[in-house]
Amino acid sequence: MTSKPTILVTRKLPDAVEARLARDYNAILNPHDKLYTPEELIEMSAKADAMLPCHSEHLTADVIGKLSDRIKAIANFSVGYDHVDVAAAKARGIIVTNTPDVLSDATAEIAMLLMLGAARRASEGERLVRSQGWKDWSPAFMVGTQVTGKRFGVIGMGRVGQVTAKRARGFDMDVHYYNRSRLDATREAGATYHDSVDSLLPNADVLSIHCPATPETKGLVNAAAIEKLPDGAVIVNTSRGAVVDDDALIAALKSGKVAAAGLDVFNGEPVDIHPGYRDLQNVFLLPHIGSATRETRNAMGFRALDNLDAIFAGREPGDRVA
Ligand code: 8YV
Repeated sequence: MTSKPTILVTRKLPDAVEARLARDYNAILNPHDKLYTPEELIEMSAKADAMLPCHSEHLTADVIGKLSDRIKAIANFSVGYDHVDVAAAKARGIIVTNTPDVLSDATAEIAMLLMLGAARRASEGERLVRSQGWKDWSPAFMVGTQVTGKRFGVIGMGRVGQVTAKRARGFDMDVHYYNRSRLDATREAGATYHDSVDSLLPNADVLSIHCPATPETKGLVNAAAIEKLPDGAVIVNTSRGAVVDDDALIAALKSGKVAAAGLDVFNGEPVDIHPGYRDLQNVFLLPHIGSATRETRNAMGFRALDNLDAIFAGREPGDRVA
């Protein structure tokens, strides 16, 4: 009998996922959910045949270059893989996979929460009630932006973008989108395609960001882009902070050009986000919890394990990205 492969699991995963890991592999688990340093990851890689990391592990070219030769695969517990230098992994013959599809519903839920929370001033109102600052009511009190029937602009109409657009249609929103390629009619579902971000922006009363963080999308939502939005637009980001130029967004939130923003992801997250966001009333801020539901976290873990099962059975994994 051949021995089971050893998997270095970098974070605490759901019980059901860890049970399957323990059944099918020699799993190096992280019961206390310690955030490993790059040095620790490199050291532990000597004992493992594959890694199962999250986006909290920054697998730079330097780190990947120093991983043990034993490591055959990096099976991410995430759909985004901007935390992994895929070119470096490829150069070392390390297979990289992600977990698409299974977190689209959960992330779309958070996008709707952010849209409504931002547009309807939920953080501000919540703070007022909690702090006993709510003293009066008047017709002018806490008036926000109505989203029903407005234009919902999507940057990046992949799996999450498509589900989010579907949910936005529940608010009778008219969906516009930019994507590198136009979707077929079924997936487009009546949405208006724009072949450039510049064309999309004037049509986005709500701009929802769903593209991955790549060198091409870094700072895509900058001052020039924001200027092209309708006055009083709402910006929602459930993708990656890197797509947004924080200084530009904060300036637009202060001037009122952007009425409000709902953000689940940030440059420098978790501890080093732009301090300017903390003082603004017209932002609705969440700590990167787009996929944080019990159902989805299990599904992400199982999907990562499906990929590892394929790799160690000598098959092509379903979600190979490098
Ligand atoms: C995950 C995410 O929670 O999957 C992604 O890309 O951004 C999140 O929803 C996280 O990345 C887990 O590693």
